[in-house]
Amino acid sequence: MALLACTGSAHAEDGYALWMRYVPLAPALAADYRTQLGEVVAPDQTPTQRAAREELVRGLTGLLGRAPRMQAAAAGDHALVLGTPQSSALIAPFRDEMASLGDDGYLLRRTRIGGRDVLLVAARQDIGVLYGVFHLLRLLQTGASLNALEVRESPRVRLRVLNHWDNLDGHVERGYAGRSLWDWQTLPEWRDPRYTDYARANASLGINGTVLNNVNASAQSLAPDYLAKAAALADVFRPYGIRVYLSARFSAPIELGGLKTADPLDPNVQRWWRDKADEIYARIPDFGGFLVKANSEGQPGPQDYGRTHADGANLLADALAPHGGVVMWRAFVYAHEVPADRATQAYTEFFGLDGAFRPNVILQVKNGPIDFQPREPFHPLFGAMPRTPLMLEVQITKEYLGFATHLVYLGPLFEEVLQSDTRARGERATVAQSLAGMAGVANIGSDRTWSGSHFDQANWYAFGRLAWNPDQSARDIAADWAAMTFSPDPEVVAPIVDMMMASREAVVNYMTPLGLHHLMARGHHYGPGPWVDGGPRADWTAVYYHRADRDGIGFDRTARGSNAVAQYAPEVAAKYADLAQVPEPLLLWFHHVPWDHRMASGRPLWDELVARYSLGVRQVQAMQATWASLAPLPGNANASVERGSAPLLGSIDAQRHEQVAAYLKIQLREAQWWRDASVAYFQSISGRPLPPGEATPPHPLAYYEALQYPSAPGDGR
Ligand code: GCV
Repeated sequence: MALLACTGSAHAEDGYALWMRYVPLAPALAADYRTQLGEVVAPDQTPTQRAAREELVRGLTGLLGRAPRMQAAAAGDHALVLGTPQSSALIAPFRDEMASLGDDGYLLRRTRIGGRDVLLVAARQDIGVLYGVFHLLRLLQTGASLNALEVRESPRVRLRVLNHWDNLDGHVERGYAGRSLWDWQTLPEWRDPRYTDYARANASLGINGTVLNNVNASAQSLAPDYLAKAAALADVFRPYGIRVYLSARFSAPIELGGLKTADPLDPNVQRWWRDKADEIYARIPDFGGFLVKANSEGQPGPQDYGRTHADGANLLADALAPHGGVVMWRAFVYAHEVPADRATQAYTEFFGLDGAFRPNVILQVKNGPIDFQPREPFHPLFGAMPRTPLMLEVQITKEYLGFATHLVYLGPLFEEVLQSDTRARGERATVAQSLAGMAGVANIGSDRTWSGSHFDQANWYAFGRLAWNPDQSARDIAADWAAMTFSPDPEVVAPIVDMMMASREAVVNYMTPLGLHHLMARGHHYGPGPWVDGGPRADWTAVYYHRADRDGIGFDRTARGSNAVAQYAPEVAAKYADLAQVPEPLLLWFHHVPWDHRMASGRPLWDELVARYSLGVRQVQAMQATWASLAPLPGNANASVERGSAPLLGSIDAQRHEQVAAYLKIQLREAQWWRDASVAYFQSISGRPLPPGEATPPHPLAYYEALQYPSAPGDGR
């Protein structure tokens, strides 16, 4: 174990380095790796080759304590060889066996060439080599053995894309990590080095696209001056395999083009989009395409002209097709004027359009049918549109999960939806199996930690790793992340991973247990608001979703109610519709249940609900205790700062430990608030006594209802 401890660090641990800290490994391990790797042979003719080489040098220098010896050709007994069949004569013989790797895949192999011990980082394209370098560095950072190394990796998902909900004025909708990373004011002339670090972080995970602007889009993003700025970012990202995409406002032909209509069947509108696409590709030859939110939450769209979503998507798809671009058309579509259960509306809208989209349209579907709640069942469109490529959209930023101050690792949430069995055509068919892409609503901003907190970096990380291979385990990913971010010492990794894995269930318990959803305060969604009622639209209120009354609680989505269950494949629908079979975590999503319904624990529902709220609070206390056990050892904290070195074995550096501890305090306070306010509210409806041993909320319900937070961060506007 001591072999794995880091012994020193050149920079302050403020979180900026993310999982790419490259702090020195223990001397014995570093020496062992140095011998095994030997000299480095790496091409440097293209920008991507240089990026791979630079990352390798940066990583090896940091981890192994000295810069590697770079050679034009392998000469010594041991060599680390990077390249493609085109860029390296040593790699050329492996061309055939790399044929199945695809453009982004790579091969890591320990082998012998000409009597020498060689470690290959080989790929068909430069970008695969860069991905392979990051994989190798991860192995070193986590202390893995390089003996008999043989790794073949190719991404399982083609489009691995971040969605930034960044406005042109720097405000990030649902952003809790500072302002937008994009400084539109100083672009295109000033290319902040941070853009390169952003690209490195994404490339380290295999993320290959980024949508720069909010889906609640300003047409201005498509104006020539903003395209020049986007082009500058595209130039920075290109060596790292990242394409730039833009959110397109459907009414842009009117706002920018001066046309009278944005009707997708109007020839002038079609011409406008074709010209716009030509203009974009003239500036950004590898532009990825458009992301579109249409006819949802007030955004313009084809239905304004009596056309379908397919008409709208195909309009843009036709404009992009000659250039190889795609349209990511969002299925997050609902309208409060429609009386149907909001959970059913996207399916109703899109199901009948299967097969009506151009081949370069991808339908982007949120993980659940409502909106990024702490827990939702998988979206019924998964498995239901066999002739339409689907992208899974998840939210990395924690709009509904406590913002950046609550420690909630989203890996288990992502894994839960990816592994959901849609039973399409009566057979096992997980959401993960059929994905054309994965989109993650980014939690990245100007904050020094990038993500608003140290642990929120794990959610960016987990998204990227799962987008590469959606069948990976959230636990394994957490272990890699913790090792790279804090320390590879198992005594550090194990408790952190346990804490992370339990954190998602904790937030479900203290916010929305047993299938409850959308109980957050109005608008900004900060804190509890189960009493939220009235206002402009019913489907933005909590009472619409929990439907609690004197007799019971929950949304009846069976045939007796909204019949949302019927949108799932028959086997899934039968399970969800049956009170005896529905998984308890989804009980109140699908059923309106009497307060005295007997739960698996033997308790009546009312008692169980209160117990869950209290359990959530205790789970946060448990996280605090775990984190306290990882506190810097006495005397080590200051010494490490003074020496500029990392902590001793079994502890985290003081700087990051302190901030996480402070945030856990906030989380505990807010979990308690959620519990007390929710218990007070639901008790006012159920009229039942608290179960024995359960503390009475310290304030009357009116106190919680009166709390106002008009300046909570991240609000939409
Ligand atoms: C970008 C939710 C959020 C909105 C967001 C919307 C969407 O409703 O609260 O801020 O808008 O989802 O995904 O389009």
